[in-house]
Amino acid sequence: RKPVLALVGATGAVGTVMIDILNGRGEWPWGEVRLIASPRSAGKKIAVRGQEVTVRALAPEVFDGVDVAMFDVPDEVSATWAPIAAGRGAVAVDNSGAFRMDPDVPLVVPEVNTDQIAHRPRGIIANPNCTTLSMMAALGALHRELQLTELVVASYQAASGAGQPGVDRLHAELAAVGGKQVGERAGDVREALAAAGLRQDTSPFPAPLALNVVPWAGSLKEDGWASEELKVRNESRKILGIPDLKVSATCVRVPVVTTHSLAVHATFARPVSVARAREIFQAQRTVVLVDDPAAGQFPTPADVVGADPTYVGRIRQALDFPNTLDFFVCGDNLRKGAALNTYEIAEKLAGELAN
Ligand code: 2RA
Repeated sequence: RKPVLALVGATGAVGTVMIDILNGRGEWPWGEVRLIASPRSAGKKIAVRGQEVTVRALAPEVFDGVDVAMFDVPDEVSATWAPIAAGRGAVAVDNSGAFRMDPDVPLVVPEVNTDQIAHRPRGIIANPNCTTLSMMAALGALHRELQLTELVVASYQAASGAGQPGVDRLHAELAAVGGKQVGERAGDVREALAAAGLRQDTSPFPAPLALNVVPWAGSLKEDGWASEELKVRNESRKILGIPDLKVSATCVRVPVVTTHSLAVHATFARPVSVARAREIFQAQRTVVLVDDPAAGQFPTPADVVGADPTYVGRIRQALDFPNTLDFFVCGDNLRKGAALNTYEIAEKLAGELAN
């Protein structure tokens, strides 16, 4: 029998991208596909590979007979339901933050640490946060040969990382400031938003995002760190298997709808060169090299949205830091950053079941 795949959170922002990925995938190892969501969305019909599938309400029985259950839901929903799915015999592949740092749950990026999939005592595999994921294919490839020792990153994160409310807010703000000088002093976005009746306390962001950058993503943690910055540190260490990796991150929200970017400053134990880094990236199937500044060619979110690979450019050897490369990466935060990586893990599990 062919394995049964379930998607929990089928009608959410990442779930919708997942349906798109299921519909576009070439190889198809699955038999039945079950779509699961909150009772509010139950009964809705969604086309999966030419067949109408009726969304079912989340309940323990929906996992009976399921081999792989992908979760694209908030942390608290996953925390409750992924163990229930696992208890009913499915392998849960979870895209929330609920289990990422659990030592009994592997945190997997297939092109970096696919071997970790086999070690899953809880029957749960976690998908990294989109900010970490957006640079992992590139960093993993370099680390394999050069041995990463230090990582300093600044992120440029899209509004869709904050879900549909983030996207809606950015669009509303852009409409309020669009195409004209805003404020008495040019660029006074707050005045323009106030004039349009957009109150800051109704925004998912702590400051205006249109025509602005906001050095904050996630929630406040100890000593002034944002949760998103600590995720970059903790998850990079776990995925790359370097528990003492030195990491420092600053996460910034930018007025981009989709695709996270990161400026990466990575130090290695072995000598590096730009030429070798380019070869390594070129050999990595899931990385696309766009690096010809003389011709105005480098990755930008606008050129990456909707694409599966990680785009890398601006590769430079740091002038004042030995064995260190600086580069810029862009990855669609809803695809490789979320739905695609989850599905790639599920696909590996399907291969395992077939053997
Ligand atoms: C963000 N990384 O961009 C988060 C979403 N998981 O806000």
